[in-house]
Formats: sequence, C-alpha cells, structure tokens
Amino acid sequence: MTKLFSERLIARLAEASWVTVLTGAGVSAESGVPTFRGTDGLWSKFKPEELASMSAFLRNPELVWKWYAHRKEVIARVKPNPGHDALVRLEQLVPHFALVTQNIDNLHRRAGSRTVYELHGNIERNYCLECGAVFDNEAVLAKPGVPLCDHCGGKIRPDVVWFGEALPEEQWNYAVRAASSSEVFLSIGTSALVYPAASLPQIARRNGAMLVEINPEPTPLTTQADEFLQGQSGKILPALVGAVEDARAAHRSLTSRL
Ligand code: BV8
Ligand code: ZN
Repeated sequence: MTKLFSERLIARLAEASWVTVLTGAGVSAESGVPTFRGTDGLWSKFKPEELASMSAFLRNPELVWKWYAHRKEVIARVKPNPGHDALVRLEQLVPHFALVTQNIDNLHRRAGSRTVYELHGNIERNYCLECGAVFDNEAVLAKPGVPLCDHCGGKIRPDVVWFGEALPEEQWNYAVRAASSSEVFLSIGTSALVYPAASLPQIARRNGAMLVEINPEPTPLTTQADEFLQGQSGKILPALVGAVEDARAAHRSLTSRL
C-alpha cells in the first residue's frame, strides 16, 4: 500500500505532547454544510463580508436574519462526519490538545471534542442587542421576521463574530497560547484568508511547530507548510489518526518489552 503519510509526520504526531488544530468551513463540507467561498447556490450572490457584519444587520436586518435562519435550519439537520470523529480520537491520543475552530456549527462539540475554542461564535446562540438577554434557536426561529427580545423589545442577533468585530478575548488568548506551545499545528479545511484566525499557523511556526495543512486545494498557507496533505478532511483525517494510533501502540509494545 503506497505510504500516505511521511514517517516524519507520523513520528512527530505520535511523540507530540502538544498538538493544536485549526479548522474552517471545509471540515464541515462533508456533513453538508456549505463553505463560504464555495458555490452555495442561493447565497452565492452574496459575499460573507456583505452579510456577516453589523452594518449589514442594521441596514437590512430581515435579509441578514433570512441568511442565518437558513443556515440554522441546515445546521440543525446535519451531523458530524468522519473528519470530526477522527479529531475526537486524536484529542484522546495527545496529552495537550486544542481544537481551535472558525466554524459556528457546533459540530466539533457534537462529535465529542472537548477542548474546543470557538473563535467566531456559535450559531446555536443568540442575544439581544439592547439588554444582552440570551436566546436559543428554538426561541428565535419561532418568531417571525427579525426576532425581538421578550424582555425589552430590542433586536436579537446571532452570537457570531461579524467582520469588523473583535473575537471573544478569552477564546483568542487560549488559541494563541495553544498555537505557541504546539509541536505540531494542523490547519484543516480553511482558505486561510480570515484574520486574526489565519495568523495562528504563523504563531505556531514561529514557535517551532511543524506546520501541516490538510485541504483539497492550495491556500496562501500552503507554501509555508512543512507538509501539505491534499484532499478531503473526511478521508484524510481517519487514515492519519489511524496511523498515529498504530505508531503509538507499536511504541508502547516496544517499550514494554525493554
Ligand atoms: C477583526 C462568523 C478587528 C460569521 C466569520 C479589509 C476590510 C475589512 C476587514 C478586514 C480587511 N482585511 C482584514 C480584515 C479583517 C477581517 C478579515 O480577515 N477579512 C478577510 C475577508 C480579509 N477580519 C475581521 O473582521 C475579524 N475581526 O479583525 O476585528 C477588531 C479588533 C479589535 C477590536 C475591534 C475590531 C472577524 C473575522 C470573523 C468574521 N466571521 N464567521 C458567520 O459565519 O456567519 S468569518 C467566516 O469565514 C467563517 O467563520 C469562516 O470559517 C471563515 C473563514 O472561512 P473558511 O472557514 O476558511 O471557509 P472558506 O469557505 O473560506 O474555505 C473553506 C476551505 O475548505 C477551502 O479552502 C476549501 O478548499 C476547503 N474544503 C472544501 N471542501 C473540503 C475542504 N477542506 C477539507 N475537506 C473538504 N471536504
Ligand atoms: Zn433585550
């Protein structure tokens, strides 16, 4: 069987005590969640920057809510794919593991990942612009048009980070600390275009991490990666984690015989 992965990569992942993973929309593509910059039919005529911003929301809250209601319905129907499941297994193998995601679909948590830092929020949470009251999707999707707060009548918005908005400070700080401490940093299913998330691979590399990219097409990060595994994450990740599990088991049986 042709070797899928370099010995160096398997060895580094098998021996690593710190591994950080950054995921983007591509990891959820095989679950049926459209990516941002792929062709998404109905919404492809809009750029995310045109809809995912406070100015768009204030200018046309109905349109922005139609987009989010559509995405909430899609995400409520989908489930984690083998790529999400493989990352749960990888977390169990590595002593210190952090999963930093740009995705707002909650699929990593639903798959069973535990240390998940959500840089761009979570589409299952919403809050009132005026008083900050929190609402789940059931509450907001039951309301017609632009959902208004039960307590103060203010407009409710999705709890996601829009363009021009700061990332949640604590999640960002944890993500930077994890990236800075990693021996291996995996960038998976992201076009590496959106900042500051896209600066995490550079931070990891500057601190000596081996940088690995898993993506079906090259991105601005590819030339800086130590390894570029071209393909779909739902196919590559189960094989990669399986190889790491085998390497760790072989190492364990070797040391137990010494
Ligand atoms: C900030 C939540 C400052 C909402 C998102 C110029 C003008 C204006 C702003 C800027 C500018 N230059 C830089 C900026 C900053 C801006 C930015 O980076 N813009 C980019 C577009 C240039 N960033 C911000 O505004 C950030 N905030 O900077 O604030 C500040 C600081 C302090 C105080 C106040 C303010 C906020 C950015 C967060 C925006 N919110 N999402 C929502 O989702 O509705 S971003 C959005 O894009 C998603 O989070 C998404 O995850 C993210 C990145 O996209 P990707 O995940 O990479 O998805 P994409 O479709 O692009 O790529 C998918 C990849 O998967 C592809 O490569 C594809 O090949 C691959 N793929 C496909 N199939 C598969 C696959 N991979 C694996 N397997 C498969 N099967
Ligand atoms: Zn309110």
